[in-house]
Amino acid sequence: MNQKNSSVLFEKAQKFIPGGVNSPVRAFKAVGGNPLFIKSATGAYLYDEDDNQYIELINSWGPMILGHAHPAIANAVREAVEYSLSFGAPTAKEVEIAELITEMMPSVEKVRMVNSGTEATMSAIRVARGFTGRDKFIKIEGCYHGHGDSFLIAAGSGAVTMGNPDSPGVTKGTAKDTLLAPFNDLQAIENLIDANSGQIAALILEPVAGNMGCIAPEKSYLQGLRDLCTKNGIVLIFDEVMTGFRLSKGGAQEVYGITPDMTTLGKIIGGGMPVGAYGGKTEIMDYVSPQGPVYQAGTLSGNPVAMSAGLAVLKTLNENPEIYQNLESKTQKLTKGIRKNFQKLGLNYTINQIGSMFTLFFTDSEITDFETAKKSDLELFGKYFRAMLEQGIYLAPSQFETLFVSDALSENDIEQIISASYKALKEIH
Ligand code: HOZ
Repeated sequence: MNQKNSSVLFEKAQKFIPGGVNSPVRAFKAVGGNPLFIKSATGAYLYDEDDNQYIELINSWGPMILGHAHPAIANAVREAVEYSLSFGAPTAKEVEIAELITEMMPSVEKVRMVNSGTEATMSAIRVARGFTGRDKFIKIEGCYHGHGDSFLIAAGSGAVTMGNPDSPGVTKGTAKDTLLAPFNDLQAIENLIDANSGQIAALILEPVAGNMGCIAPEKSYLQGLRDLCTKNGIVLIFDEVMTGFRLSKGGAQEVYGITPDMTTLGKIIGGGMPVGAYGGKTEIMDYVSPQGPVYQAGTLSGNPVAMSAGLAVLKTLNENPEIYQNLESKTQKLTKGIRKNFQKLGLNYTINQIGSMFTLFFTDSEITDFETAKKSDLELFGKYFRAMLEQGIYLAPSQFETLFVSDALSENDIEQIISASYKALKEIH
């Protein structure tokens, strides 16, 4: 495949941008080769600067649940742009999206819009600390909550992909307030609570992990966390930046029937624009300035163009709940087809799937936490990634990410991915 224009751009980009990219995983460092520079996208297809077409399973790392350039979203943005790009003052759209979010995800009684998932999680922890008057919080190994200092400890996603799950630049003073426990391990949480009695403000996790690959919570894990947090006055925060409005209208918390105290959001709620949000119980959210003493602000927060895009997606999902069944059945068809490939080739790899999120791990071990995720053969993953790309299938360039299916993916696309996957698996073994 000719990817010359992308190569030339990457060469130039490295002169002006660290590593040539504005977010590390995009550089393809973990999988080899040069990153593709994308010119446009429509539906389930990406087009690079050399006009190659790819069927894609990243969907901007989650937001494009309806596919690219969806008419309802494109029209909403076009319309909003005509009224100016930013006011730095309240708008009717902010009220409308806040109302819709609280309706679709009832644990969120009040919500504050910010500009990214990173801002959302940083702010949520600050509010939980202000609310409880405690300093420490529990983070789950391999979960990723953006690049705020206190989260870059045993972090998944790009941090582990680049080999820096504990980033330099995070002070010891900051790190000492982040307590760590493995995913799916209730006993470890109990031990931390016992050892730090009365000092833990919050427990934050991705209820379905997506940043060490896709890993579902074991039965009763989330309920166990809920009970422990309630008993010990700890604010339970679900980071639903990935899973919110993706796994169901009400996110992972609806799927598992667990009510967190706070939730962080992003990705889908901006329809592809830069957006994040955090929300939760009124008594907690009323600690946020100007209602309460915990400060958090932003010039572009609640930006009218981003609100318009987000509203268009959320309304479409809210009014067409069958989208979730369609997404699930498309994703199941896809993973079933790939598992059949394993059978035909005598392979025994692991696929974790929930709703429209899935990850193929190159190991026969069950993947239940960060340690087991790290058992995957990263070299094989890289080879598979490149063999798929060569056939026009664009996967996340890291083993420690989840793949996202969009509603735009057709039956024919699914067949194409399955058959490309067969060829790729055969080629690399
Ligand atoms: N950390 C993001 C996904 N978990 C990747 C962001 C990007 O490179 O665009």
